[in-house]
Amino acid sequence: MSAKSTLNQVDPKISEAMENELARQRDCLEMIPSENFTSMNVLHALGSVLTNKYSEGYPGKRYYGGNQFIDVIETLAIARAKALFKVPYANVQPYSGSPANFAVYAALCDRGDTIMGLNLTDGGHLTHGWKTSMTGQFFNSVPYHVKADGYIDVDEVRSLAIKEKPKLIWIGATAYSRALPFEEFSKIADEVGAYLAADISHIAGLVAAGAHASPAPYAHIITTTTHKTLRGPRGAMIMATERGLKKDPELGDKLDKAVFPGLQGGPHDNTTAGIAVALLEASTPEFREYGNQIVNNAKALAATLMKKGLKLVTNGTENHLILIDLTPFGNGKGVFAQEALDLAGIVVNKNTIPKEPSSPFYPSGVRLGTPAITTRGMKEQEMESIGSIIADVINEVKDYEMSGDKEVRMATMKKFRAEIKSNDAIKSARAKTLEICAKFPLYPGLES
Ligand code: DSN
Repeated sequence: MSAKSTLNQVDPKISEAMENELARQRDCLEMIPSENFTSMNVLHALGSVLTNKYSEGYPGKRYYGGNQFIDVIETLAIARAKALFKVPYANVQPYSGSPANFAVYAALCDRGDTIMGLNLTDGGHLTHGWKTSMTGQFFNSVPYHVKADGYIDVDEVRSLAIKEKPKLIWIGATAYSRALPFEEFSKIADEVGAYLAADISHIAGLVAAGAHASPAPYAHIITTTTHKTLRGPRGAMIMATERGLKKDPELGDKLDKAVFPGLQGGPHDNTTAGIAVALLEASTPEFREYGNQIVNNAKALAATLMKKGLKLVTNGTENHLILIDLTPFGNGKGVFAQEALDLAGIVVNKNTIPKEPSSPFYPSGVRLGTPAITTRGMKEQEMESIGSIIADVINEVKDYEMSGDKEVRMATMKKFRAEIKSNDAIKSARAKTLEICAKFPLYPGLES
């Protein structure tokens, strides 16, 4: 990034891959709902000399010398997190979302304790107790689900909680397009004496912008990644609310100890600085506008997709995310849609849908969202164009059949990949996405 860098001479292979990645980001519509583009100032903090420092411990209590400036940075990041999310405690050291969630378990639960979270294929996260995550193996995980209409089944949550008496209940999702019912969950948690942890990784930027309700009045703990709608660097934070500290005055200490020395070593100080910068940016009026535009764009996109005949889980969205249900065309077709959209310059991910009839690797849905393209400045008008392009591309792939038999599947994928590359409708879609991208320049002046 620096003008004095000699990376392109010293390590041309890495340098070239980095340049190619920048070009890909510039020339594609990035619609994976958990991705975004940080500001140049966040990139500056990340690519700085702060990466050279070790600072195990917390501000004023470090195990290494030379931390006077790191203390300034971490103290500012904590203060900004507390002010932005209106909480009395924050830890900004978790390396990412999964370690942040593990720290919550480490602080509050013993092995074998009962925990509850939204089932993975209903839109939940691995670390909320899914069977292949350690959280589903170390703890007695009792998943809850969404109803036939795609909304969280709050009645099921309540009856399961009363029956199973969980120590910890998670509310949060990775593929859920509706507002999270924090207040209802809070009542259930209180009724059974559980801790309520809100994982707002996907919606943190919307919460900061006032475009989604805040869990602060309802949850005991809030975890979030910092790189999704919040638009910071890859990292995470754990916060305790007033309610949390009232339930357990030692909650902050327990969480601090769980992060370090419980689970991690030295914090990534360049990331901490990036988080501090992102939190400052997220407290501006421009960010409020940005967060609200993400939702307006998602609604406009959802309306176009439905008008074009596509089925959406919950029939729409009220956040940043849309989940297309491709089962009207058959099961397991998400991979065809993802690969064809990729060729058309629209980056999304195949995703399970509630009651997935196929498998997580060959799922029947596509997940997409508007945080990154909204950062580029796109608005409702572009959403209509993009929605039409997406519908056209899906139309080209909807008749490919996904087989349960491995040999047949491999042959189908081979034929599909050969045909889709020379498909004229996909080529025309690609021309249109390039045109849209050119109107919304990304990182002007940056070289890699
Ligand atoms: N990988 C994240 C997402 O895409 O939502 C969840 O960890």
